[in-house]
Amino acid sequence: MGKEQFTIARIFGAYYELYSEKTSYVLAVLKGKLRLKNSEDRHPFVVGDEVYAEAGPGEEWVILSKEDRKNFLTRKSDHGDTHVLCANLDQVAILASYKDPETKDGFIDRLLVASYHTRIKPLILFTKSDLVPEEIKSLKENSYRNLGYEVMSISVENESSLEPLWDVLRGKRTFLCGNSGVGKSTLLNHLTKKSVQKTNQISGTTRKGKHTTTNSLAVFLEENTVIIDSPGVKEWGILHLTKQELLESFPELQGAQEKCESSYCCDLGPQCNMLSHFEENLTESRKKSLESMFESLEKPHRVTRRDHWSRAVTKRY
Ligand SMILES: Nc1nc2c(ncn2[C@@H]2O[C@H](COP(=O)(O)OP(=O)(O)O)[C@@H](O)[C@H]2O)c(=O)[nH]1
Ligand SMILES: [Mg+2]
Repeated sequence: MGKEQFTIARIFGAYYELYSEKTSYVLAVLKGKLRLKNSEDRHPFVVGDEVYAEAGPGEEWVILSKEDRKNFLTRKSDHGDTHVLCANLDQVAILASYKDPETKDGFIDRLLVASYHTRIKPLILFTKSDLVPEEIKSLKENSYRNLGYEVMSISVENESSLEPLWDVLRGKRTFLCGNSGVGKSTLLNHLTKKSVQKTNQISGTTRKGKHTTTNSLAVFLEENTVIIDSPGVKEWGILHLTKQELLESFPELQGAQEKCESSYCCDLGPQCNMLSHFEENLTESRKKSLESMFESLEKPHRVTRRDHWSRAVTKRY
């Protein structure tokens, strides 16, 4: 049997769960040489990586090589080391719940800024829409739709709210992120049940090792639709960005720098063109978010670029 291309679905210690349309799920290990080469990296390969593998002598497959990543997300762990979460995404779904808990706009704004600099398209999903009246929904949706973002309100209690969502997810790889409790796992379970479910070879905890909560998990649904859950992820920092990059990522401010004398000096002094622009164009809430992000940047313990969302090599959406 020759080698075959797979996508990494999960990682369990030294074991990898791979998926391909042709073979479905298989369990694999890294070829010895790759293991040595990557011994300093805790997770040399991540969920979403495209790899080539061949059937090994036993039941396990052997991963031979990895394709270059189209893009990837990283985050910094509590211990300060950088950790790639996931590779090769089409979009990042920012889940924000209307209620129980209510996600603050500032949180959404931070994730939008962070996602802008990865060049991966964001999608805002307001969850638990069954808990609030229509007026609240349209207000919230429009506040972000007017900025050019793709926005939806969904509820697992309301099947018709999930139809348009499926249209956006179909055929794409989507990373679900958001605070704990906003409904990521509930949504994933719901979509998985609805779709023709393919059975994973390994479930939950096995003698092969535990699926740690810091790892992402990719679920492959029909029509090349991949949803990736991120149990351990609460927030991505923006501290690796410059003031200029923050401003650049606000759609309201696009075009403003054309009138600046030097490109993005961003001293925001009394004569500042950018300052007058954001006074005029930003809502109170967005202004507050931007100011809070500026404040974070002033903090002494700034981190380096490589500690956070990485820049992707793909074109800006
Ligand atoms: N009313 C309502 N509750 C929901 C909805 N989606 C999720 N929940 C509830 O919110 C809680 C947290 O959901 P969970 O999926 O665990 O959130 P996660 O931490 O983002 O994965 C659970 O009690 C769910 O039942 C929804 O659409 N409507
Ligand atoms: Mg969850």
